Amino acid sequence: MQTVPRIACINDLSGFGRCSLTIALPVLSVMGVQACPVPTAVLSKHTGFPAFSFHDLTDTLPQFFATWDDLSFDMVYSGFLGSAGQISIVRSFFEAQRSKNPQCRILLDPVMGDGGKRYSTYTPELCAAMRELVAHADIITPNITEACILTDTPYQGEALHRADAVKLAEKLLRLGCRAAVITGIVQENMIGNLTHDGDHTAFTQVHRTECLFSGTGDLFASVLCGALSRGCTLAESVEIAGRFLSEVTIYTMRRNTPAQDGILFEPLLIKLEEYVHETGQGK
Ligand code: PXL
Repeated sequence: MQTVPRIACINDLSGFGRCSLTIALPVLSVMGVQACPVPTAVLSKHTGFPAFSFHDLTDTLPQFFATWDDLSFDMVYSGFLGSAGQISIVRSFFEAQRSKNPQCRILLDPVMGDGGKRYSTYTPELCAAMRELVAHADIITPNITEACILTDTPYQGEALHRADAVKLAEKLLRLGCRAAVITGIVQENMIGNLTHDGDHTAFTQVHRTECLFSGTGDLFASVLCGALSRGCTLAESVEIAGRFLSEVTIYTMRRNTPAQDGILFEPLLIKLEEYVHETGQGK
């Protein structure tokens, strides 16, 4: 019998520089969730470093998923993909899981870039294909760069008025997802996330710090995923993820961690269980 929520985590494995699976697996485990990895690529370091090895695993995925035919997941969480060819494979897995479990929720972090730039392995073809995957997701968590790429909106920096962020979120929903959380919206000395599900819009903010560490988007999406699977609402999950991100960023700065090494979340992981409990969802 399945006793804890089970999540398929489709993401890359990067040996150094905290991101993707090296964030998702510990976060979900500490939140009491069984996290099952589907590696899309193996890198020696994330793509923000000047040199890294990159091994695309597209060819392994069809057989990987075929042997998961007997498994059913409570959520599918998809992040960094290795090639445009992975889009249709991942889409078929989404469909297969939905047909096995109509309650299965799909969280798509449309990882493509940051600061107005595409990550080096993200070709225009892969970005265009990502737009197609959005139509099959329940919730997406783009940063502003990714929201602009998905909606063909010119990128004008991280500072966005609430009304413009709402327009961007409405465009994202027109691509077919049910809810969008746009992350990293800067307003003066605050940074926030806009959640839009077609009926409701919410904007949550925390004080901004100047330093941006790699892996912050992955940490946000992973905590959001864990909280959702534990029964928190989308609004509660966004609040927990935003609060945790803010604490971890301040902690990472205090420890003088180099930005590329990634956000220093390990010593604070233990707090996540407490946050879920506060919403009344802890067991
Ligand atoms: O944090 C997003 C991400 C995920 N995976 C890899 C990356 C990045 C961002 O640079 O390089 C491999």
